[in-house]
Amino acid sequence: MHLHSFCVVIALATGFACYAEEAYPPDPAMPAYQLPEVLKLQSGKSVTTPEEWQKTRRGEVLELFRTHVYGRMPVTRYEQSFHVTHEDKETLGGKATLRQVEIRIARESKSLTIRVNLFFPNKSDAPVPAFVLICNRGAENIDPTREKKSEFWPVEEGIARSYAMAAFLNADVDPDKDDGFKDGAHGLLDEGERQADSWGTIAAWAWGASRVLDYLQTVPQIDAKKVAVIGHSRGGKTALWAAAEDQRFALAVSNDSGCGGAAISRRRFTGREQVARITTAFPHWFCSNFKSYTDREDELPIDQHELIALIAPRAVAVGSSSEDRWADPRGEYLSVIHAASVYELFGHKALGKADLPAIGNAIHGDQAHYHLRPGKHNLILEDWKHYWDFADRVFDRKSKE
Ligand code: GTR
Repeated sequence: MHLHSFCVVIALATGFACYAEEAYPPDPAMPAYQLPEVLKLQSGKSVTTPEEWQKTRRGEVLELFRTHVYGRMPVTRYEQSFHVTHEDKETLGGKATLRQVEIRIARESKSLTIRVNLFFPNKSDAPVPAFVLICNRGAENIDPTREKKSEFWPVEEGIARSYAMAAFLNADVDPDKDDGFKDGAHGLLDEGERQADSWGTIAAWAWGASRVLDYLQTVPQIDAKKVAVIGHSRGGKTALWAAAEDQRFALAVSNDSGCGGAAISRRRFTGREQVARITTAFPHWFCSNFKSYTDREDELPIDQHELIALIAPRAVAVGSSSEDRWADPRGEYLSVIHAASVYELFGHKALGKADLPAIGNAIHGDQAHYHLRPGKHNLILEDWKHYWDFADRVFDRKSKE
């Protein structure tokens, strides 16, 4: 019997759909691969305690990602200041405050401004958790006037669930173009010749997300210990790297992040984005070392499950779209699965024993979430609802919906 009809029969007989399997048939041409062991030190010794992870292995893995994938940020000093440019305490029918803030970052004669749109609920007994969206889709998707409403940033729904909603444009931090690292955060902070491990644009955007968190830490209405960083696609890659670099983020949300994000790099099959293509189409996103792994992904000293592990024991949510073969939904799911051993070190139930859920379903551990939304590559309200539901659990709060 053909796999397809077999699945349909099973689905009818058991009530369990296996659409997920159907949607991502194993590509016969996909070479078998072996993942690097997340809990093995470079010395060959195994890590068996949370302390060993935090003190030794975590640092090793972080350095490997800096060296081979995202690059290392410079240590240049800069001045940072916050300026409220507009505030409306009675927005969304009196339910929320809108505050627009400029984060100005200056070094020598140069400067950079990250504009933040922030809404927080007016009625709350205690400081609220916040979501910071790294917006890679232009200003119309994060409209502070709310004349244009986009599911990419569903402020009204977030406020109704008692979350603060912040957003900034990735282009404010670093324009998304291959200009030889002249503008944005690179133009501001880089010194000397670029090296093979100098930071790329994803690392710059991640740095920008941390600057927004610097501001949120000053807002009494926000619980800065409960801040999530969220991004879609290139923004999703950025959200994961931001939380890896900055342990102040309590939750990282990767939506359809694909290659260089949650998807395992070693899964080389036709129809998904691979190192060759991403480093050619977007040469500025990663450090230049990453390109050298073109068609030799198996030689990477790390893989993306270890990026998820860098977020442990903090919370991580990964969402995929069923029609997004380019991002490799199964590869995104597997990186959460293969990070489970690190969560377990900390006594957390990850997704270790789960199966890829059927389309439309979600699976949870206590600090990890995965869902497979029907449809195309996008961040929509349905995804956000999954993330808020998970955040409600992680942040130990009842939904006020
Ligand atoms: C695509 C790219 C993906 C993803 C996407 C996006 O062109 O190949 O890696 O980042 O753009 O950001 O929408």
